[in-house]
Amino acid sequence: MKTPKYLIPEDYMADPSVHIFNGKLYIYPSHDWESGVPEDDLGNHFNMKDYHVFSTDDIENGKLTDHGVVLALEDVPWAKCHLWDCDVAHKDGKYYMYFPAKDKTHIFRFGVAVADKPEGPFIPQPDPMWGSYSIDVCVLEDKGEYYFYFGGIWGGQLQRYRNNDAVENPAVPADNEPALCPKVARLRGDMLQFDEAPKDVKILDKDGNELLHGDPHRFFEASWVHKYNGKYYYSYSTGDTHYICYAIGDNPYGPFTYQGVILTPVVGWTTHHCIVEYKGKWYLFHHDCVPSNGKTWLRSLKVVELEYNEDGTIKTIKGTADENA
Ligand code: FUB
Repeated sequence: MKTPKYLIPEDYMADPSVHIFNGKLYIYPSHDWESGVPEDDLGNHFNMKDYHVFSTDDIENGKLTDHGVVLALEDVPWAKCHLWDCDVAHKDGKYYMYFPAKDKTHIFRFGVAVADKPEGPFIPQPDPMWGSYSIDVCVLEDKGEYYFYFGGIWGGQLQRYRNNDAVENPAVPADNEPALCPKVARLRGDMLQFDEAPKDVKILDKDGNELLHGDPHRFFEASWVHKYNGKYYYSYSTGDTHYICYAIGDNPYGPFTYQGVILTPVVGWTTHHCIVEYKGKWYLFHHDCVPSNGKTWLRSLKVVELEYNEDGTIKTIKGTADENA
């Protein structure tokens, strides 16, 4: 499957998180819609209000099943708006959906909703996770533990925190200072709370120095972690420079050493992805705005095969805004 394929032509879906449960492939996207909120630098136009789940057992040729709305904003007591990128983890017969939303004071928090089946419906907990902040969750299951990665700058509010505390005068670093780091925290046994204070996920260059904020390949949002040949691949969006990049580490906490670009820019401001193996092939799920003629808040889900080089590095895929694509 070397040519990218749109997955859900009948609706706008973005920010894919994909997992294999019971041999089937499940997609947990954000659900874009035309809400009329004007475009701004804080992403207020991404005014999403519910989540659908999709599944298939043939990602290359099959039709996806849409399981309908599995969680809606109105069912989350503490949430006001902006249901952004979610992820789902499975433990002991239960499925846990983690999602960010702005609370009544417009601060992003994470909620958890629980289901008996991977396709939901997901029943939300009454309160947000203690000590949670910012956006864009990815949960990695590894050796019986679950690791919760998160964070996103600008509209994702990560710059409002240092050492997990809110700061008085939020700002991103200067270009010659280390970039803000995504965060990771192990989940508690009941999957409902962090089991530890979130730690920085360090992304280092080949000399062991942290990437600087002015580096076009530094972290912005959209964490994803997968394992390949015993190594941990941490991938992310660079936001305002529009790449999906990755770094490799030896354990879930990192540090991760920067490797390169997975996906060059797509049509639309945001780029967001996940990487999953299914039936012996690796896939990059992502989104772009070609079907909506570039409306950046109306994104469409895509999939394309992802290939590794012999040394474990990933072959760069050209996005739809890459003039050589
Ligand atoms: O969908 C809203 C936001 O746009 C996501 O949280 C970001 O990753 C970006 O894709």
